[in-house]
Amino acid sequence: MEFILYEVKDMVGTITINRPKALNALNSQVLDELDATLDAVDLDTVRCLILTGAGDKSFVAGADIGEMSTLTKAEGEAFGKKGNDVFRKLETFPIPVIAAINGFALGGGCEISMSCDIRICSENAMFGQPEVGLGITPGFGGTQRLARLVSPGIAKQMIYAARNIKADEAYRIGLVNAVYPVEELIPQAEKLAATIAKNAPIAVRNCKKAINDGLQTDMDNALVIEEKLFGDCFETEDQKAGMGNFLEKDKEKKLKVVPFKNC
Ligand code: DAK
Repeated sequence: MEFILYEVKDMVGTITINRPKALNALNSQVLDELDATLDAVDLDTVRCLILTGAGDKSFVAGADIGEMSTLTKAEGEAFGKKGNDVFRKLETFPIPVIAAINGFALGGGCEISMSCDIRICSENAMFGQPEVGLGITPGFGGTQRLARLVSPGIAKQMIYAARNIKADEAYRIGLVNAVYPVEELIPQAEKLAATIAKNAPIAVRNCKKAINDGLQTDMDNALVIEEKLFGDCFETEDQKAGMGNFLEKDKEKKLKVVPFKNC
């Protein structure tokens, strides 16, 4: 891999988009390598992913403008599909993905962060969908995911005005869950990932699926989705061990449940 780094520590995998000379802009090769990296994640041992960018200036400064500038209509559609497919793979990935946004998250950079489950950022982060200034619409799900994550009115203002926002405003509108000094971002992402990773893995996966699938439908159907995924947990060792330890009031044993079996 030329542009993607992947390392696993304990039960957490960290994917780093590593193209700092171009502020980690997404070209076709980056998207292909990211896709292959996700396919290679060992879901038996990894329980949470962190996605970040190399360097301390940029998470992802967008899709590669140089590559896009010469695309024909058909090539543009193919590039859009490549991006959409890998972003959707991230969004529906069985385990949680935390975006640790360390600087610019513009255009495709903001969009890829919105495909992750949780966004946290550094104080120097900047978010925006500048596409209309380039004569295009956000093409990697920006019009859809931003409007769902923050209010439609705020999403429309950001997109129509192509206005970038800083970390504190991203926090205020709910686009990110927390803002940290630059040097604390990755340690905080790792701490959160470790907390998630030590919980019952099947329950965590089912929560992700229930939330994601439920948001696509009406409340009656969403609750049916929840019931089914709740029921599935009763076939796991985690449920038996977790509830058993609680009923035995055995605090020591409760600790021993971690990490949960049957992943
Ligand atoms: N693409 C390619 N190269 C980029 C880049 C990008 N998006 N952003 C930065 N770079 C490169 C710069 O060209 C420069 O390269 P060299 O000149 O050194 O070779 C290097 O990174 C450093 O950038 P700057 O010199 O500009 O650094 P500054 O600190 O001065 O400025 C900046 C940082 C982030 C404010 C600035 O680089 C900037 O405005 N970058 C562009 C940001 C942007 O507009 N991003 C959105 C791109 S549009 C589609 C689906 C999706 C999309 C499109 C189509 N389909 C469905 C078909 C997505 C579109 C986008 O993401």
